[in-house]
Amino acid sequence: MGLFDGIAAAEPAVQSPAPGLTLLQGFALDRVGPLQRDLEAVVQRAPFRHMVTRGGYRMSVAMSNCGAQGWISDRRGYRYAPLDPDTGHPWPAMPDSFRRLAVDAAAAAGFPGFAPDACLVNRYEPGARMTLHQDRNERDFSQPIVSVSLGVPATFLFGGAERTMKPLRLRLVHGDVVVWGGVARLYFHGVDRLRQDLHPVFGVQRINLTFRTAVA
Ligand code: MD6
Ligand code: FE
Repeated sequence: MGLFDGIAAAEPAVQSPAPGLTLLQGFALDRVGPLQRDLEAVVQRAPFRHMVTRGGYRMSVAMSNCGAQGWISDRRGYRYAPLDPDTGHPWPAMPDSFRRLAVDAAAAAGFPGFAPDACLVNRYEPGARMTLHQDRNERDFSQPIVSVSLGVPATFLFGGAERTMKPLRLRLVHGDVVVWGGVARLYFHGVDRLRQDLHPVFGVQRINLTFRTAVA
């Protein structure tokens, strides 16, 4: 019996905290180098910005997009758009490193053939949060969503079909990938206020890449 026998098995790398939700712990870890390099190129062409809600509130999370479609919000509401409203240009193409990670993660969670056309890039600085919401601007709810966490850890809030249901709290750390679909596809969810923290590679921020099939 070795010193560490029985310890490694305590926390499996693949968890399903709720039906329709798969947490692939550390799934992106060995791909962070290319992801970071490609992320820098994306946000150089489509800089992070704080969008406003229909009600006129500035979102605390800064956003960018890559892929054929980008998620935007303004006084007219939420929607997908092929052009970056800040530059008038198409969103940067989805880097292969991003697409491959999303497709591989979806397959590992039981969704082979995922074909994302949109990648929303969220940047959380200390104090930023995302209030409970549903992802319902996509056309085909049979397609999953793949969500990649990089940088400072965050607490993901996973509720239910009604906004009033008390959410589960799930800690997401650097390299974790969440795949979300099936019965949970329209469940309310959010991200708790980011705590002041420092990540050795990404600094004082959390980056989240959220892949969807928006239009296809
Ligand atoms: C975030 N994510 O993790 C925000 N939505 O920063 C989301 O809103 C989200 O992670 C649907 C599915 C997975 C997600
Ligand atoms: Fe969401």
